[in-house]
Amino acid sequence: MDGDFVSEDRSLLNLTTGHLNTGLRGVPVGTCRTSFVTPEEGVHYCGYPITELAMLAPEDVVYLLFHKELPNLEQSVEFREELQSRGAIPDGLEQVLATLPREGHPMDWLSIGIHTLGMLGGVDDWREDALNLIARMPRLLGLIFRYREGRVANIPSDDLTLPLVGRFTSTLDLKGIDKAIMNRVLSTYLVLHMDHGGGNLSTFAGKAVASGHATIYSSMAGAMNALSGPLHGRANQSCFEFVKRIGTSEPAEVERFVRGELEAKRPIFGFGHAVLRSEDPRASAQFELGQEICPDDEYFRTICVLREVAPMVLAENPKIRNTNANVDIASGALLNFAGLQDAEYYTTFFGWARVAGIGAQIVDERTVMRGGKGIPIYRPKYIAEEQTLRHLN
Ligand code: NMX
Ligand code: MLT
Repeated sequence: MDGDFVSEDRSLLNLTTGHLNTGLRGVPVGTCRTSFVTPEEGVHYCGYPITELAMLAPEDVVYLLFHKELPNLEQSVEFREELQSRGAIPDGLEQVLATLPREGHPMDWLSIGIHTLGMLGGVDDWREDALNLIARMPRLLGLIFRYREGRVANIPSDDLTLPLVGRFTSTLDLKGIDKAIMNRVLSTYLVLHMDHGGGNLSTFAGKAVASGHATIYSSMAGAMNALSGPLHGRANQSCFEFVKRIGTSEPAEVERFVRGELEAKRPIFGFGHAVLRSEDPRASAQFELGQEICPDDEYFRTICVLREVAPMVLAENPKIRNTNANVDIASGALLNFAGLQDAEYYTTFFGWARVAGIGAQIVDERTVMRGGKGIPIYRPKYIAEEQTLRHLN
C-alpha cells in the first residue's frame, strides 16, 4: 500500500444498516504493516506469499514481522543472539504453574502464564516486552506441558543457545520420538500461524486491549483468550478430535460423518473462513508436508478424504461462503504424527506462533502509526436497540 493511500481522504465503504451486527465483517478499521490476506491467495507476510516462507526458520520470520524485511545472514545471526539474550525466564513462574488446576484448559494456562511473565519481568516498553515475550514463549510452553502433565522431575534446564523450537522440545523432553520430525513440524507450524492480517479475532482483541495502554502481556493474554474459542484457534483441537471420532478414511463413511455433524447442528471444523474464498494456502502447505513425512498415517489419510468430501457436502448449503479447508484441518494430524498426541494442547502452538504477529502489530500500532503517536483508544459505535428513553418518575 502506498503512503498516499491513507493520507488522501477517500471513501472505502458505503456503510449501511446491513453491516450492523455482522462482527465488523469486511468493515475497514485501520492499516496493518505486517501482513495482508486476499480471498484467493491467503496471507502474505510483508508482501511475501506464505507458501514462499513456509520452510524458513521461525526466527527469520519473526525478524521479518518486526523489521518488514527478511534478514541477511549477519542480521539473522545477530537476531538469534538477541533472542537468546532475552530468553531467560524470570524466577517465580514455576511456582505459579505448580498451583494451577491440572484439569484447566492449556489455553487458560497459557493466558495465566503470559500474565505471570508480565508481572515478573515486564519493563513497560512495547518493543522490549514484545521481543522478550517471544523469546520466553518456548520455555513457558514447555513448562506448561510439564507442570500440567505432572512431569515436574528432572526438567532439563533451558538451553538458550538452541533455536526457539529446540528450546521447547528440549524442555518437553519426550522419549521415543523423532526429534528432527517434531522440530520440523513445529517450525513449519509456527511460521504458518504467526500472523493473519490485522482483523482476525485474537489480533484485533490484543490490539484493542493495548489501545488502552495495558501492557503487552495483558494485551497478549487477552488475545490468547480470544484465540481459545472453538470458532477461532481452538478449531484445531476440535478438528483433530472429530478426525479421531471418524475413525476411518473410507470416503462414504467420512461423508456420512460430515452429514451427521451438520444434522446435529455442529460446525465442520477445519472448513470455512470469514475472508478466504479458496483453500487456505496454510492448509495446502501442511498437506504437502504430510505427503512428505506421513502419507500412510491413518489420520492423515482421513483428513485427505475430508479435504475432498466436506467441501462437496458444505456446498449444498448456499449460506456457507467458503466451503474449503482452512488452516486448522491438517495441523492436528501432523502434530500427532510428530508425537504431540494430546489435542487439548494444539491451540497453545497457535498461540505461541501468534505472539509474534500480534506483538509486531501492537508495536506498530503503539509506536509507529500516526507519525509515532499511536492509534487512539478503540471506541467503535453501537446503535441503541430496543431502548426508548424512560425515567424513574
Ligand atoms: N460448518 C458448518 N457451518 C458453517 C461452516 C462450517 N465449517 N462455515 C460456515 N458455516 C455457517 C455459519 O455458521 C453461518 O451460519 P448462520 O448463517 O446460521 O449463522 C453460515 O454458514 C455463513 O457463514 P460464513 O459467512 O460462510 O462464515 P463466517 O464468516 O460467519 O464464519 C467461521 C467463519 C470460520 C467461523 C466458520 O466458517 C466456521 O465456523 N468454521 C468452522 C470452525 C473453524 O474451522 N474455525 C477455524 C477458522 C480459522 N481460524 O483459525 O480462526
Ligand atoms: C487466523 O489465522 O486468525 C484465522 O484464519 C482467522 C481469521 O483470519 O479471521
